[in-house]
Amino acid sequence: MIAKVEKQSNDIDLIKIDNEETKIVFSNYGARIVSWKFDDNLIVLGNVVEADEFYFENPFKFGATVGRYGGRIANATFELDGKTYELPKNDGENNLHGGPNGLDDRFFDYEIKEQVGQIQIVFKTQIKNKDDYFPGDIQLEVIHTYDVNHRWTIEYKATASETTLFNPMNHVYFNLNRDNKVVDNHFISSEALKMYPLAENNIVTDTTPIDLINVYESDKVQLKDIFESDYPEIKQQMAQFGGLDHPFDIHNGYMTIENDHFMLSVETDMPNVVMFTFNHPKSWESDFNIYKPHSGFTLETQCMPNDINLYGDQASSILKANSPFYSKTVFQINEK
Ligand code: G6D
Repeated sequence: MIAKVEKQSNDIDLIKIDNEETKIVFSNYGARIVSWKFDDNLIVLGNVVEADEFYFENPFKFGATVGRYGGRIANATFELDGKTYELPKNDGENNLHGGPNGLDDRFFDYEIKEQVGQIQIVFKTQIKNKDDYFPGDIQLEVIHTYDVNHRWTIEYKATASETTLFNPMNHVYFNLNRDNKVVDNHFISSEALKMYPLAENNIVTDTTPIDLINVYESDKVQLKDIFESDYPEIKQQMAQFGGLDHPFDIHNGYMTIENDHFMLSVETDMPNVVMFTFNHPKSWESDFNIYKPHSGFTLETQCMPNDINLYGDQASSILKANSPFYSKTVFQINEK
């Protein structure tokens, strides 16, 4: 395996890893994945010319590291250790994805480590309270590793100067179709597929999930059958949001997504996975925007969005001062 760096305009670096059958590209802008190809088949959404102004303008966070808090915080406010924090409202009344100065919009320092059978890129940055108005500063490493078995591993290592919230994730969109048709033909599968319904402001209020395995009497469900469901609660959610934008509980952090050609697995130590099926791309008026609803799907492995306002001091996203944070998510692609 070899890695090479291409310096683009706008201070963007592309780190290109070639594993013959598969090729993957990362960038220092947002510590993001820019491309992942199996032979000539692009399995993630990204810009064909890779990381030009497309990524600065793209409001959908393609492939970006998102944080310090992935997802929404209702009314852009929360209480922690008896103190109330007010955050920027960058999504209606809510704070979304760490606010306007989130991790997706910053340049990371990085180091490339060529190891036996794998290449590791260690991205580093510091999130300061004055950047995003969450308590404390966070020293963060985002480690992307790609190995000879076509496995992409993301690790987050962080320490905070004060007790704070930390809920990082990667906002990659997958599309396994060779012709890049919409992802309605993909199947999701896990031994648990529990989908939390959203209120109209995209916030979970009802912590009783819909058990898709019960509804479909199967642990393998086609996205099309969710989008077109007649099951009342699912039908109402699809009418409201145009597709999935929902947190899931899955079994032991493991699920697969497949079409007739590829099998993608995801394995994570984070408690939830948010699946977003890119429901309203037209909101981005740009020549770069070649996308239509359901052009891709995300697998945002993270804590439940808005967990601090749902679960208070039991929220999984609370990171104690000077206590090391570690999380790992692995994406594996295989041809059937
Ligand atoms: C929309 O509601 C969705 C989010 O879930 C997604 O992360 C964002 O677009 C990019 O706001």
